[in-house]
Amino acid sequence: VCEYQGMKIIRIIHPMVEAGISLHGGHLLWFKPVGEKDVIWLSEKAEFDLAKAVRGGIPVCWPWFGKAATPSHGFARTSEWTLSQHRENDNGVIVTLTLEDNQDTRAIWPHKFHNQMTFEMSSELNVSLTSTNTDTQPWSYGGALHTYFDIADINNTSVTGMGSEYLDSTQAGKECHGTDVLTFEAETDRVYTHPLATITIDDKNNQRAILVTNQGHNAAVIWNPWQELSINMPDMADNSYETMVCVESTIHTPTIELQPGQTHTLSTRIAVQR
Ligand code: TA6
Repeated sequence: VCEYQGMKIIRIIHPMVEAGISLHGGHLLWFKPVGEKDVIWLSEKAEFDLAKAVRGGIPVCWPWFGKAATPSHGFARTSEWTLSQHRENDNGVIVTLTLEDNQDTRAIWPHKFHNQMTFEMSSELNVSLTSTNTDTQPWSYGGALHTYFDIADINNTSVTGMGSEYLDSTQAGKECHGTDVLTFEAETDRVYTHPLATITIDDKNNQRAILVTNQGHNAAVIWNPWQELSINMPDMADNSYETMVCVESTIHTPTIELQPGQTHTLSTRIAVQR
C-alpha cells in the first residue's frame, strides 16, 4: 500500500499482472496483464481529490446510477473502503475491500448495508460488488461498475453484444432502436436494456478484442463524451476521448430490492483476446 496525494493505493506487482486499487472509492485504477497493453483507461489529467471520484479506472456507482439522486452516481465512489483480504499465488492475486454504512452514508441514504468488492487479477480481471442488506427494512439500489477501457482509437473501434434497444441519455432518455454493431462519431451515452452476457470491444488499432462479461446487471451503459464534453471536463485532456470508451455493468431500472439479510452481486469479467 502506498500513499499518493492523501489516497491509499494498493499496488499489485505479480508475474502475471500489474494493477492498482485505491481505497478511496474502492476504485481499480489500472490493470495490465504482463506482456499486454493497458486494458483500463486512467485519465492523464485525473485529479486525486478525496471529495471526488477519479476519472478513469472502474468507479463504483452505488446505491444509484447517474443523477437519480445526489451525489451523482451515489456515494460509494467517494467513500473510504477498508482492505479486508489479500491472497496471492502463482496464478494471480485476489483483493477484497469492504464498505459499511456509517454516519456519513446514512446522512445521504438512511439504510444499513455491507458492501464487498472483490478483485481477482490474473491474465483476466474479475470484479464483483456484493451488497447485503444489514438493516431491518427492505431497501432498493441501482448502480454500475463504470469501467473505462483503454483503446487505441475511438474512430476505429466498434462494440457488439450490447443489443439494439437503448435509452439515449443525449436525448433525455428517449427509447431508441439501434444497430447490432456500434461505432462512434459523436457523444454517445446510452443505456442498453437487453445486452447479451458478453459485450465485445473491437480495439482494432491495438489488434485486440476486449471481452466484457457481466452478471447481476439489467443494463449495459456505453459512454464516450467526445470532444466538446472532454474540453469541458477539467480532469480530461481535450483529445483523450479518442483513447477511451466506457462499457458498464449496470443496474438501471428496475432497481434491485433486497430484504433484510439478502445479498446481490453485480460483476464484470474482462479478458483480452488477440
Ligand atoms: O455512465 C455515463 C455517465 O452517466 C454519463 O452521463 C457521464 O456523465 C458519465 O457517466 C460520467 O459521470 P461523472 O459523474 O463521473 O462525471
